[in-house]
Amino acid sequence: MTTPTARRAAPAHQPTTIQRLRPFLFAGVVVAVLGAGIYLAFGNFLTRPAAAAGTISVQSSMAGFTPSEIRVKAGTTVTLDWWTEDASMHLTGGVHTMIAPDLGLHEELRAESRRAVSWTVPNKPGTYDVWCESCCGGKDSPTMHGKIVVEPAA
Ligand SMILES: [Cu+2]
Repeated sequence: MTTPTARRAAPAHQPTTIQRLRPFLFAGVVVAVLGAGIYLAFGNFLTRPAAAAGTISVQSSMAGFTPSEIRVKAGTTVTLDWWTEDASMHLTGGVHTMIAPDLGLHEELRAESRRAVSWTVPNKPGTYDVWCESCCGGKDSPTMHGKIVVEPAA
């Protein structure tokens, strides 16, 4: 049994606060889901590195190094802006590597990451092989190789 006072307190035809906010809550969820989808689909492009002046952008992927040839000057310190979009499950140990023993390079790059490698180029002009040993056959795979051309200091 209800009293007339109780019926006036919550009339059936008046929407509650939650009912009034429901369309906005729904819109918020839609925006959040769409935003997450767009980020997942295009986030790589938004964050794809634009190499700063004096740095060399190098991508590691299943196709090898991009670019496959890096030119540097002997005796200078360069920054490699090294990045990959590859997922961990495709990489032995979850990393790509960049190995050029003659040039003092032996670096690792975690899956789906980017790092700056500061590297002082030895004063040894020439053309050197650089490879990744952690995926797709490693050093034995012709794909996983690049060239580093050390030009004589000017
Ligand atoms: Cu690799």
